[in-house]
Amino acid sequence: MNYSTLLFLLSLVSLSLFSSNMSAQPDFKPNYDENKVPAYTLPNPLVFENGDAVKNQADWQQRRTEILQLFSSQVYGKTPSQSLDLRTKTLSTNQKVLGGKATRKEVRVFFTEQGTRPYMDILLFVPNGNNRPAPAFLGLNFYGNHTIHPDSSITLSDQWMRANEDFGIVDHRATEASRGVRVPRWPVETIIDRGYALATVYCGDIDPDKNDFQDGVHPIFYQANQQEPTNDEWGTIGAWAWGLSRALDHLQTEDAVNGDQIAVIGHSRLGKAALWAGAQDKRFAMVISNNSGCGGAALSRRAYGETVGRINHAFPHWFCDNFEQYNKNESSLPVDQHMLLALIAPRPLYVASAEEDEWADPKGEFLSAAHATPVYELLGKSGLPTTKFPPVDQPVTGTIGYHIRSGGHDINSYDWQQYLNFADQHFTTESP
Ligand code: GTR
Repeated sequence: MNYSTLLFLLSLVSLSLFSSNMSAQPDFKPNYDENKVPAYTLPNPLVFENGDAVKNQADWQQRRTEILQLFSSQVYGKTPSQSLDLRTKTLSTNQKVLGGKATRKEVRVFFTEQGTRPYMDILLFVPNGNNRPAPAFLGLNFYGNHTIHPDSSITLSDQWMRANEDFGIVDHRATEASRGVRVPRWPVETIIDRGYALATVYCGDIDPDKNDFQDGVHPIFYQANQQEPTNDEWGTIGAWAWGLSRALDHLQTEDAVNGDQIAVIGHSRLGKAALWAGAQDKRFAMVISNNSGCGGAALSRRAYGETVGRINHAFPHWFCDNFEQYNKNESSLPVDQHMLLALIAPRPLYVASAEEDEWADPKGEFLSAAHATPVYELLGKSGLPTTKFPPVDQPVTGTIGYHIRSGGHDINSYDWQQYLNFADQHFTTESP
């Protein structure tokens, strides 16, 4: 081979390397065309991996364990089983807030030693004068507890947060200007007036929302010299879900709260965390997913709006690394999100979408609830009482509730009204 032939061959090799590299560049353009949704077959929650049918409730408990393990190893990553000795400190109590209608409390939960990070602050409002311990809603918030209510005595978070100057978050820290910026998402007074308690925690207290596994709770569980979770260990959503269970541990010690009637709720990424928390922890008596979308309530196989590939690319820290195998390859997932919802059965579950929130695939969220229904039925519950996509602003409720609200990606008073109605329905008639 002469020199110029060699050069020519080398240039071909480098050209092909270059082009294969080009084709390896992520291309996660979202699809919003229903006609382009790929044909798909969902895995059946009522058939074991070995092909055997789930015939009764005892079989379901085994299948449930199998599905939980699949979500743990392939999607969210495994949650550590080691339990921690949590220490709590009451930061403040005011028995007369909201014109005397409620008691407000802040409790700091230390995950390791008293006085050191990481810790999370639970902000709790409980109605005064209930003649029984109050059922409660528990949800994470995006920008600190002080953003959900304007009261200036709520502790201003000093934890890292995503930058948002419009919300008074400057250089990743909350400023006084951020007090109350999320009030529209948290109708505290309405919740109290309806007889419910409300507890919230800033998600970044558990794990800041960035691709960094040196902060938050992950390092507590590392083996010697471990720097980050292994391929099948938990990501940030897994940590948030774990934190919700730790908040529940505490709420179950509050006399004024009914620990058997706690609904876990979350919007968007925090809705994904609420679902995963509710799936793993049966103590959550109700689960509410608001616009949780991809990796939440929406079916991954529809690949409509946000896809598995896109979410793993944009938020590499949310799921476990194994989940990346399913980028543009959803059909090989051993589970789909209807099975996450099925893990919540027979407990009441509410899934909500918003009409303009195509990114979260409203139809995929609805279908997921519909396909979880056979598991509810096996357990003697109604599941979602329809297979027809309901019109906008017309909730359908059985043991699973669903609505598609007019408007965009958000959680607003309309959504909360439905959750309060749903809780009234189930907490008075179905709980101990
Ligand atoms: C988006 C993300 C969604 C959803 C949303 C949110 O950027 O793609 O999956 O989690 O953020 O949390 O508001």
